[in-house]
Amino acid sequence: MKIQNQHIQDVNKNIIEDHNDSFDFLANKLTKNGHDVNTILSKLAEFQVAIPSWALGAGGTRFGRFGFYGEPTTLEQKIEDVGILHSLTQTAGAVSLHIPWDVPQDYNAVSELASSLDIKFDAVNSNTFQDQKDVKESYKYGSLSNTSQAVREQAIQHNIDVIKIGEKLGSKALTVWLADGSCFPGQNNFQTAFQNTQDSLKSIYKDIPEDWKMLIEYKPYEPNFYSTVIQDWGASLMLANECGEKAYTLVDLGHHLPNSNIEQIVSILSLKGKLGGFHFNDSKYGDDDLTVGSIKPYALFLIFNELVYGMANNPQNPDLAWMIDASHNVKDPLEDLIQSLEAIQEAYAKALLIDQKALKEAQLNNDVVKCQEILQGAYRTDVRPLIEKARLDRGGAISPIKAYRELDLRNYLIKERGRNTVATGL
Ligand code: LRH
Ligand code: MN
Repeated sequence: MKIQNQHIQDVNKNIIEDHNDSFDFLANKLTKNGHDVNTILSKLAEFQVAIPSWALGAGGTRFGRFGFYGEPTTLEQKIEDVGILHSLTQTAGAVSLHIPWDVPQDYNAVSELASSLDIKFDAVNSNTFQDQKDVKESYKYGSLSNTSQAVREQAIQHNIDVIKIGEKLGSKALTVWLADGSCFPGQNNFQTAFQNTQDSLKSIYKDIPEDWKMLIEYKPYEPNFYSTVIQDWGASLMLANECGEKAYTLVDLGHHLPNSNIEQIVSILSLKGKLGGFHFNDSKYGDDDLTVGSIKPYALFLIFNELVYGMANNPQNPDLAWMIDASHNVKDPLEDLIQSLEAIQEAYAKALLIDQKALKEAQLNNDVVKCQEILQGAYRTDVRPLIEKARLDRGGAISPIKAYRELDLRNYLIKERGRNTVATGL
């Protein structure tokens, strides 16, 4: 299924006037305050976020899963769904595959379909947190950290196979997240588990192509509930440093203990040139994988303030991999992802309005009140006309949710795919 652009323009027609009024008003105000609106619009246009292939169907928990009709059941249908998101938002120009949930059957067909929808392949994700039916060793007691060499070697080989799949699709990064850890005190020798993981990652690293990155994702707990081998940014950073210059940390916003200062973590990893990318989502308690910006939008804004500062002042840090990692228990997966994409664009646009020079000066003068005035002045600006304009200029929808509903896309997918189709993934 591919959306005809004329259909999007038809929906835009009814709200273009309101948009133009609010955009002109905001653009005039920002220009008067010394902002270069066109630069902000082009930065928003360049900002492409990868959609997780494992989050295009309904998610669930151990307490149940409530399906969403018309879910994609093939990789091709998943790429079509990313195409729908990109047509409407013009900011979802990439997909991140999870192996073995999304092994392409026909690489050429998949590549052609993706490029016809202007979709690139972002990082590929390995999976050594589930046992696959046709493999010899079990990951019950861990994978790269496992006390069994045979299990570690199987997990290392899987990661190397994932790199090969990514190479065929033009991907440039491998994301490694390990569930490895323990559920009870005494179950693991922490040092042995960490050393095994380090040695295993270094084996995988040998197969990381020259122009690739290895992104090491940390997480404090779940599915293990006493210890996790790669539990926090420090463990990920140590392992990335041990591996080499192509290895970086990956920050999943939901992988932090309550009240962690994630913006400070992001700032320091960028300073050290070891910030590789993000899994955007939001959470109230644990790794809830909720819609980005739905619980802590100010925290997201503060993170983007550090990212904007880092992108301007840390040439030692590479271009970042931007990805969403969410799960949809009660919302239409495509509407949920649209809201996440909008929240990311909004946080970025507000952060681009921060007068970094004035902020630095106020910080040097310890003018604490002025620092907050500068930050919150930007945060309190309604930037929606800017992100609407950035979309409109490239043929997108002024209001993607409005367009998605007025074009009745979910029912279209149900007609095309049937009601009770279930997507692979979480
Ligand atoms: C682990 C995680 C990881 C993915 C998985 C789907 O919680 O964030 O990034 O492999 O979710
Ligand atoms: Mn993640």
